[in-house]
Amino acid sequence: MNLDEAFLERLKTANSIVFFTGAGISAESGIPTFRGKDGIWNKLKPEELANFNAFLKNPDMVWEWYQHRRTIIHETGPNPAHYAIANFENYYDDVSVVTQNVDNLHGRAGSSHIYELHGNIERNFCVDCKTDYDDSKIDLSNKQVPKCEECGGLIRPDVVWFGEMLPQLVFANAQRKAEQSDICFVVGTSAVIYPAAYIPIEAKRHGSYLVEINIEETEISSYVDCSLFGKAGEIMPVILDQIKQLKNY
Ligand code: BJW
Ligand code: ZN
Repeated sequence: MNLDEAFLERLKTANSIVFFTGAGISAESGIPTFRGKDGIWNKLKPEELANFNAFLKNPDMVWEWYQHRRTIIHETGPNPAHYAIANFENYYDDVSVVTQNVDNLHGRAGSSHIYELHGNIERNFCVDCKTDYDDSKIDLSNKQVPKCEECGGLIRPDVVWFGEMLPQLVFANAQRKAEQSDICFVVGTSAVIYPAAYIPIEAKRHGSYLVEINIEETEISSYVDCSLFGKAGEIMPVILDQIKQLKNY
């Protein structure tokens, strides 16, 4: 793979790197994406599952969908793309991962600075009294939504559904990192969900060099400085090798 000169120059001189990641980075770990030809939402409509009213109307159905995804996530692990990103910390002072994913695979791969914009499937809380229930307290074999031990309320995953606010401090800090970045990699996301999709836009507006890694064109392809089309698990390790050569390690 030939990387263009401007990108190589940035890789040489950059201090601060941001990765903005989406479901596509975990596809090679066997976790289905939301949209696109293999997306789960070709079969299941997002509005029926990823919003609070849907949960109140049919809690067991929504819970079962999350249990299904939890099981896949438990049984798999990070892939070469997650590991390559974690490895960037050996070559740059300031590396941040801003992810829309709830699967914690960046954490399991060893990345240190992760901003989870849409929450984390390993955490849950009671919709009434807000008591936290982490994954260790959730029985994966139970398809029915569990009830709170304190008040009997429904327990929901600690993720951000449509119409809900993103965690404000996490988003503000992620935005600051994007604005300060020298390179922003946009990896495996369709970049259609807002406000998350403002992250790369803000990065570029503040002078960051935008590099997209995706198997196909997306909403942001015409806006980025460089598009690398292919699987994240194949492309990210190649970029890391280039960095090793550039830095003579
Ligand atoms: C590969 C690959 C391989 C495959 N290698 N690549 C403008 C401003 C602000 C808000 C809005 C706005 N316009 C509309 C809104 C509202 C709404 C929104 O964005 N709607 C859109 C339909 C337009 N946004 C919201 O509701 C947000 N909240 C909000 O705005 O609050 C403010 C507010 C509150 C109250 C009142 C009024 C305003 C919240 C959005 C929450 C999204 N939540 C979900 C579910 C999370 C929990 C869960 O996981 O179950 O987040 S939806 C889903 O989409 C999930 C994802 O994080 C998110 C993004 O998807 P992603 O990651 O991009 O996945 P895909 O499948 O779309 O793409 C995969 C890509 O990978 C593809 O491109 C493939 O090609 C690629 N790929 N294999 C590399 N191997
Ligand atoms: Zn409760």
